[in-house]
Order: sequence, then structure tokens, then C-alpha cells
Amino acid sequence: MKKKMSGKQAVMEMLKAEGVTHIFGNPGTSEGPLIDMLGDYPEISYFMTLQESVAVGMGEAYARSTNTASFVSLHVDSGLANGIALMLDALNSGTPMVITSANYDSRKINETKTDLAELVRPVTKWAVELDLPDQIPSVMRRAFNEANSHPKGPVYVGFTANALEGIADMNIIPSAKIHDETRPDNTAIAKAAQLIKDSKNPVLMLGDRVSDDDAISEAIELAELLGTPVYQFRGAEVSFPTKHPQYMGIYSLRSKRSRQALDNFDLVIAVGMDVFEELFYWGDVILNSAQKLIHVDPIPGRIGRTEPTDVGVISNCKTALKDITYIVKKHITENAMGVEIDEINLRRHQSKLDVQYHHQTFENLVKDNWDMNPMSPARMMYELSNAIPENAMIMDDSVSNRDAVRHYFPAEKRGDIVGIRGQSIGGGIGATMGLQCANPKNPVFGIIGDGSAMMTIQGLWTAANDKIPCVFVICNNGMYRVLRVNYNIYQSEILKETEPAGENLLHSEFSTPFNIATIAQGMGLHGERITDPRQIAPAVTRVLKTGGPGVLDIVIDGSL
Ligand SMILES: Cc1ncc(C[n+]2csc(CCOP(=O)(O)OP(=O)(O)O)c2C)c(N)n1
Ligand SMILES: [Mg+2]
Repeated sequence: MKKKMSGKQAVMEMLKAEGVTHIFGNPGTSEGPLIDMLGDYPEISYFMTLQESVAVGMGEAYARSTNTASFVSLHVDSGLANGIALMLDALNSGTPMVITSANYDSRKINETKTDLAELVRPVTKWAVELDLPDQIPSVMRRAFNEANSHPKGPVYVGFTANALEGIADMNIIPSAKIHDETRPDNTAIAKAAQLIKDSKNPVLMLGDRVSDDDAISEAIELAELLGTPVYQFRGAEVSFPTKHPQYMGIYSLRSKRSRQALDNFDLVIAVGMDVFEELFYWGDVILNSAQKLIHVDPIPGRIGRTEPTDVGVISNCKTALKDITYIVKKHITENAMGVEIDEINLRRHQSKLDVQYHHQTFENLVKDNWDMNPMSPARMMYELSNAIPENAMIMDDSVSNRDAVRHYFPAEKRGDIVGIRGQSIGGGIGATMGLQCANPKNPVFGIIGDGSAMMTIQGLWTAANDKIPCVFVICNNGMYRVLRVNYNIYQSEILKETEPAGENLLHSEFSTPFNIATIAQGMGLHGERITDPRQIAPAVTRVLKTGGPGVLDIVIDGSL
């Protein structure tokens, strides 16, 4: 039913109708009309950040954890521009968000009024700016629909002062769930099953969208049926239980072990991922001509982007995995597989041995440095993983220490570990808070590189101000370590130079040290600096006892 109201009220009514309870933002004068309305909507909490990247980081993790678009309110052009780095990440990683800001009076077109939609068009799925109040309900409805349906991503809506202050008849009707869980084409599934049947040595690679599509059990079933090794690709969401005996870890072309492993397989079954997406250029085609690729993905346009694909299936991951498993099972029971059951058993056994071998190799590697000072990243993660409560959730922005994080923190289901999945640093501080806002009953620990933390360090204040009781654990190696790691790989593996200079890379070290524990204290948080690994467990107990947010600034070794 139509109701007369102002544009600014329509914005708030639409948020209420959409079920939005959290606004992550940073206000400016142009947003005054909206901020002023908040007093009338106590059911909606506004989390004030002191820099827009913090708000976007909060929105990113909140959306991924609640599986629905988050709402972020930024300031006109300058504030919006500050949010762009993490908006780009959200676009690349498909995180549903509705981001807004307000603009000046549209009659000021001759002055320095920025075209806000134009400003963010490259980093959004859809971007519009409104001049009329009566545009607000339908555009907000479409914004949530667009953000929440494939390809998911950030959507931008700008409101001029005219749209916010004008009065019009409004229909406040929220978006409805769009059922875009596409079913796979039967012919494609039959072709995929045939390739699996013909394969002697397949591998399963699972991207974040396996987790998004709630397809972990289906992935386990197919993996166990085939006895294949399983890799997680990128690994920002949990797509496979890390303790599973066939789980090989995170796949990255930057790792020699990953690249070499690929040579062993005659078939890659890639599900819910951007196939072989990577930082460096490893060639225009990664697989050799004898290797086959099945790619299942829910997003049209993601299949066949770079890698020649033998069978491409646009489908919800859960449904496609189920259907493939059904046919493969039939092949097996009819004994029609190219390989015999014994061979599948052998493959399963071999996968388990490989997993154990890699696990043991890691443990052997870190054993010698177990008592070193500063402590090794492995020791830090070992102590931390033993100290945190059973129901803790991990936000992983550990950058170059991700291998150690993943070695010691088991993850069984979606949400056990939520990783930063984009390219920008600075996401972790906000994402830790966003994860905590979405999961108020679980202790949340954000494991964050010191460089990434410093990019949005003012975010700590929001945790104190809004009493968000998460724990920020800083991997304090005093450097941008990953730049050294990557530069070594670039020089030796891409340029084929014999003496990589990563260790001595200029401007990768914080030669003037900073103390994040005292910075935290200065912003009203509990903060501790830890140099002795035996102090990690007592410090975790202490920070949890405060009931508020805190920082554990852990000094670790950064050598390559
Ligand atoms: C906004 C932004 N600026 C710069 C970079 C380049 N960059 C990528 S990783 C990184 C260093 C991260 O350092 P830290 O968080 O300390 O983790 P470490 O490498 O030491 O493990 C930098 C500067 C980036 N990705 N994003
Ligand atoms: Mg660092």
C-alpha cells in the first residue's frame, strides 16, 4: 500500500523491510539526513568506523557470515573513494553488499558535484544515483536483489539531497529471495561422468563457492567415491574438512609443490572456483594437452575464462556434485569404470599417504626452529590453536603465515575459518569485527599480518567504541614479508634468475618499529605484546576474561 513519506524515511523503511540490523559506515555532512533518521529506528545499529576501509571490511565478513547482503553507508565522493580498494575485492570475490552514500543537491551540477555512480562503476555489479524520492523503494529493492543473486557482488546506490528530502507516495516492498540455484544440464553431467570414468588419476579442486552452495558433504562423497586427493582453491571459505585423510591443503600455482602435483593428474575436476586464478602469469594454458578439465560453477561467465575446458557445467555446486556422484556410482556398481575397484582403493590409499607425507614434511621443517627467538610462526599458531575455546571462529588475514594457520587450525564446516579472499591488505581488522557482529555467541579471533593491520589500525577504536568483543591477534614480523616471498618466486620461477633478491627487497621492512599493543591501549582496548610462546595461552585467557575486544601483538620471526 502506498504511503506518503520523505525519501530519507523511505531509505530507512526499506532497510527495515529488508531486515537490515547493522549499518557499517562513516558519516559526512551529506549523509546527515540519513544519520538523523537513525534515532527513529532503534532496531538498526550504526557502527561508526574512522576510515571507510574498516566499514567495507566489516560489511564483507558480515555478508559472508550471514549469507546475505550487508549494508554499508559511506560519505559522498571522498568517503566512497576510500572504500574502493575493498569494494574491488568484494566484486572479485562475489560478496553481496549494498553500499550507499548521499550526494549534494542536483542543481549544483555546474559545480564540483561528482557523478558517484560513475566513480564506482568499475568496482560494482550495478551502480546508480537517484534524484527523485519515489525512485528509492524500487531501486533499493533491485539493489538487494542484484547483490544477493549471481554474480553476487557490491551494488552502489547514491542519493542526492533532492531524493532524500523530497516527499512522494512510496510502496515499501523488500526484495524477495531469488532462486538462482541453477540445475545442471543432463548432457553435461553425463559427459563429466564419462571423463571421470575414463580417468586414471583425477583430482578434485574446490573453490569458495562449494562452501557458498553448502556442498561440503557432496564434495566429500565424490572425493571418497573416487579416492582422489582434494585441494581447496584460495580457501577463504571452508569447502572441505581439513582433517579429512584425502585433504591436501590449499592449491596455489605460486607453490612449486602445487605446480608439480598437477602434472600427476589426467583430469582436474574444478568446482566453484575461478580456474587457476593467480597473481603471476604462468602461461596462457596451464594444463597439458593430455589433461582434461571439468569445471562446475554457479556463475555464468566464469567457465572457460582462460583455461580450455572439456566439460563446463553452469550449476549450483551441490546439485552438480550430487548428480555427478549419482552417475559415477552407477558406473562403479555396474563395474563399468575405466579402472577397477582395486585401483580406486589403491588411489584412495595413495591419497592418504600423500596427505600424511605433506603433513609430516611440514612438521619436520618447523621442528628445528621450535624454540627459536623470536618464535616461529608455526610455534605461534600451535600455541594459539591450543589456547582458543572450542567454539572460536577464526578470521584469517595472516598473509604470508597462512600455511601455518591452516596447519594448526582445523576447519570442518563453513565459518570455522573465514579468510580474506581478495587482493587488498587492510581487510582483516574490519572483517574480524564483521564476523563477530554476525556471530555474537562465538569468540572471534582475527589473525592479521602487522602490515595489513596497520593499514586500518584505526578500526580498533570501533571495536572499543561499539563493544565488539573480538580478539585481534597480530603476526608481528616487523615487515611486509610476503613481498619478499613473492619477489623470490617472481625472480627465480618466472624470470628464471639464479640469485633472487627477495630477502633484501627494499622497503619491505618496518625499520622504525611500532607497538600495536600500546596503539590498542591508546584506543581503549586491552593490549598485550607477547614475545614468549608460553605466554600466549595465559594472554588468551586474560583477554577473554575482560569481556571486551583486545589485541595480542605477537612478535614472530620473519625470515624466509
Ligand atoms: C591496499 C594495498 N596496498 C598494498 C598492497 C601490497 N601488499 C600486498 S601484501 C603486503 C604486505 C602484507 O604485510 P603483512 O600484513 O605484514 O603480512 P606478511 O607479509 O608480513 O605476512 C602489501 C604491502 C596491497 N595488497 N593492498
Ligand atoms: Mg608482516
